Amino acid sequence: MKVAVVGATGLVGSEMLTVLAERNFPVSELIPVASERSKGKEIEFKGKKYKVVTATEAIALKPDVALFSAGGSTSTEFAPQFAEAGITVIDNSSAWRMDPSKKLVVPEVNGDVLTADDKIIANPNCSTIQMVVVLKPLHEKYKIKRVVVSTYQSVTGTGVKAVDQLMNERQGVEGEKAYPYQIDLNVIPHIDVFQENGYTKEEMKMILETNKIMGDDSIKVTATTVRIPVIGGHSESVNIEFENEFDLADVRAALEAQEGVIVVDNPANLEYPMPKDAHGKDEVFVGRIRRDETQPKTLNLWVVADNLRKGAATNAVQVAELLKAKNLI
Ligand code: A2P
Ligand code: 11C
Repeated sequence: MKVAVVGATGLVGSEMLTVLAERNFPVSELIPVASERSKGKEIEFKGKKYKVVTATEAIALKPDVALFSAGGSTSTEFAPQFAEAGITVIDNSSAWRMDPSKKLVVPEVNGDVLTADDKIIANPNCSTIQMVVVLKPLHEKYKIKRVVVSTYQSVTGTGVKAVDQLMNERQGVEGEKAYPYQIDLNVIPHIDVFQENGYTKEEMKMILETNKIMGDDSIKVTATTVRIPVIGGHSESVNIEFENEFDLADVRAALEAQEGVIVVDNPANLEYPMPKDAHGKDEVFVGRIRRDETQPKTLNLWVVADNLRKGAATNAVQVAELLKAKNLI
């Protein structure tokens, strides 16, 4: 397969290259794409060097599939041009996620919605992906009424500039700022821009995308999203109220059986998921599984995943794998 990675020089784009190589996706030719600034730069993939091209040049090279992670405006401008040329686009930006004509896909949750007509497929927001993978088997078994989620998000979600800000602050070096405040030794309850209703865009993504991916608008979701000085992954405290009663051992068994989920939950041995351990892994880790004792049919969980992996690159590559398995690319 000829595979284009649009945004190949970026944080998520370079993770896409790593994941494509690691999972042995059948890449016969790689087309690394970035802005005009990076044109001609060499990118190494599986021991071979490839020259970076622009998006317009990439269309002429006719890849079978293009993984986009170059920001919303690049996706808005170029994804339709790729699709028009018959190239299937898997887009990691937020540009097409809530477009009713586009599918928003997490393979383990709603991979069955993909058809031959889907030429631009949206990859959800990182904090949404790791949550829905865990919600899915529980919704099937007990029917979810309401979810209350609070996040603890890695600076890698913002990009290289934010990682640099954290490292510079840690070393006492002046530099560019990605956040309005110091992030080292701090917590910032603000991710993406504020909306009129007082929520941030990141919070609204978690709410709206969850309903779309789960295919069920009756699930009520409320979110508080928070940036913390961590690299390696996003963590989430998730409180879930069900229609039906559950047994904790059955909840655990359902999570253990869920593809893409690893249960790490042994308080006696101080075992629970942490971003330090999730870093570089493709799975979603869940632990601290316990009843909310303040009301019936309600569960508390702690969910951790590498936001650049399952939250972005891995999910996009898994969508490509699924398209290939269904002979759609
Ligand atoms: P470049 O390195 O040339 O700026 P990040 O999210 O980590 O900041 O990365 C953004 C990625 O999107 C980079 O690879 C960047 O390339 C790429 N990019 C930005 N604008 C365009 C564009 N117009 N066409 C293709 N790639 C783009
Ligand atoms: C963050 N969730 O951690 C964001 C990054 O819509 O794909 C990803 C934004 C998106 O800051």
